[in-house]
Amino acid sequence: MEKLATYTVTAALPYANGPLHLGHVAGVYLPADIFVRFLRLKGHDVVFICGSDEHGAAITLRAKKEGISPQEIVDKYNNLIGEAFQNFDISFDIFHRTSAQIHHETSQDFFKKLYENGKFIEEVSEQYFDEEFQQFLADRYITGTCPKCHSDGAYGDQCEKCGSDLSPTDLINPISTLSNKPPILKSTSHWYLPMNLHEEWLRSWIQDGILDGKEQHQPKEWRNQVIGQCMSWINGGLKPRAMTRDLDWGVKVPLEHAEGKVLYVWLDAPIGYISATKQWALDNGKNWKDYWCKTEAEDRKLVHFIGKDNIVFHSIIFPILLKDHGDFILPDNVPAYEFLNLEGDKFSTSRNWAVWLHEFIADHPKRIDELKYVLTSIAPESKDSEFTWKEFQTRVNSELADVLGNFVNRTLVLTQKYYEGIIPNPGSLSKEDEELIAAIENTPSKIEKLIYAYKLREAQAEWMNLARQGNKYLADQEPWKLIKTNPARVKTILYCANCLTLQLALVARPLLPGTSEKITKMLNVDVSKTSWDSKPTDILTEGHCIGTPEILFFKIEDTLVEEERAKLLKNDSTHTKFPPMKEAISFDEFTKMDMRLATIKHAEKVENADKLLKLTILTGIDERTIVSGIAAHYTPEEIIGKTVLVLLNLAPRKIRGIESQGMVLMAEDTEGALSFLSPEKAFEAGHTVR
Ligand code: B3M
Ligand code: ZN
Repeated sequence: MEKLATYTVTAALPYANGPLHLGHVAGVYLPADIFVRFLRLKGHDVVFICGSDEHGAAITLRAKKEGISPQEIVDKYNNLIGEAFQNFDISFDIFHRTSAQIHHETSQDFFKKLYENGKFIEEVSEQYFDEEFQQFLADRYITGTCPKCHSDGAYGDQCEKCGSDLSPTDLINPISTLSNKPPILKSTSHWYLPMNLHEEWLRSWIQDGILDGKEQHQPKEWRNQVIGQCMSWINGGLKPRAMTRDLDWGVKVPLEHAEGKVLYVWLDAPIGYISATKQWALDNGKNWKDYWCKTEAEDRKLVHFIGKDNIVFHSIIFPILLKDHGDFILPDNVPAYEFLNLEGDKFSTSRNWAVWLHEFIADHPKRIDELKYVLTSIAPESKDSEFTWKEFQTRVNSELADVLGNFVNRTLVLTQKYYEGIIPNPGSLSKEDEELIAAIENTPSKIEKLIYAYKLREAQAEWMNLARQGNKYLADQEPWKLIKTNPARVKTILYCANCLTLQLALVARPLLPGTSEKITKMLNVDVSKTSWDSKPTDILTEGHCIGTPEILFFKIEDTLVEEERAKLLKNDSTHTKFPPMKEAISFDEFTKMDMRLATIKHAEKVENADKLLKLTILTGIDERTIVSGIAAHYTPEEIIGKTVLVLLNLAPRKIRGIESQGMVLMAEDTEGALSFLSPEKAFEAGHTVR
């Protein structure tokens, strides 16, 4: 048999400068954990690496804000984050930290090797300097106006508004974040990575999957947004990038003439994956090189799970460094996630608009798998997505509880009731039974393909579909009725249902490990010796006796949703129950809208559409038809003759086959009730509104 690939899977090292929120979890740590748990079940040799990123301006600025030392900050948050991961059952092989000695040594050795091989260029340049604080101002130490999109508050390394990658000297009106004063220019020397020399191989590697003349991955196997971001960088022309900084917090530059200089945090942080692997290998009697170094003899794959703001660092800069070094494999894939939003707005640490992982765990310790399920269902794999407490409730109640929980409970309770817990032997199979058994057998291979392709949302949806199919099977077969008339048939039905229950548990192992364990315990099955490919029909052998059924999921009450929402709003003064303001428009854009008063001449229901009314309106200049979604709020009779506000020049569109020529403007409250906007004085139809 061909030897399976070895996997080194990394999850972005969170900055030890604050707690984790659900956005981080949905877009990095949970998918990485699912992927790794699956690989382990398939029998791959895997190491799963994470740790905290403890250098860079992110740390020192936070320390200044909290009024404690950088060391105190990183200790505090390394601890808080590490504990939250553990409680959320993320199965890292090691959660390390970049302040560790082994990391300082590893990144210094790495830097030295590149330095000695002439991979850097040393250059003296003029950089911004804060005279009051006697400090050079790199990255987040300096802000100003973005030269690309002209918004304020861009940082020395990046504009968060337009996503442009910047240098401090690009900023318009630069200001030091230390003294809030304009900086002066002062000369200093740094080591630069000449990224411009690497465009050619990066292009063919990222786009076509060709590395060193060989196919490394299939073209287009990487996510579109990853290829897109990388190619837009490369096509824009790569520039040399400084790999050192004038700072006193970080990994010291290991050269003699480098007093007061440290490695750039984006140089040392990804090397943190390597140093963490070294520490894990030391602790576990392994050889770290088996997971990082090139070899002809074995297929070794490196996979980085990250958020989209980290793409270029993992797909361009770190690969250049790894290649320049020479010993290392390059990433096989960089599954990057888009952003998760929260209740209609971006997560924001400064405004406390967030659901913090450690708080969720403290408040809802029994709902860990429920959160995993919902976060995977809405994971921002290809576009930004949104978490709302309402959706959390709906998915838990109508999917986990009503579908999965209901199916498993019925199956186990009936097996106990009719057969004292001993799974019956099946008789001959009907067409429906055969279909169900086929679905049971096909599901793992379907899900496997999806997980290998990093499509975890779809993988989980397949799993839930299997539960749905089981639920429907029981509802159709009605064993509780047949037990009186055809008890032999009931044996077959409950045999099939038990096999399906076990399959649901087996497949859930990567997705919802806690739930999987609960189900296998109720089924009295020991899964420790099984793999991804084990078959339920081989495990549930004759005479197998199940354990006691228990409720799998408890429904979420409305009060939980209300309390959680209230908590968010209480924290954040910029949010009320009303939606936030939309993006600004110009006066020109506003004047393009033709708004007028119009009178409703006639109104009638639209056939087969509960919500729609077909209105004939008089606009003063013509008579026209508008289809409006107000049928739940007004009867046709009560609105004939009313003068209302209409947007006249909205491009016509067909609604249920009727051309609607404009839109009646309505006020809508937070519960969705609608009200017309009628003139306060007796103005007639045709008058304009501005
Ligand atoms: N700490 C950035 C971030 O949290 C960074 C990731 C490092 S991965 C090597 O966005
Ligand atoms: Zn910008």
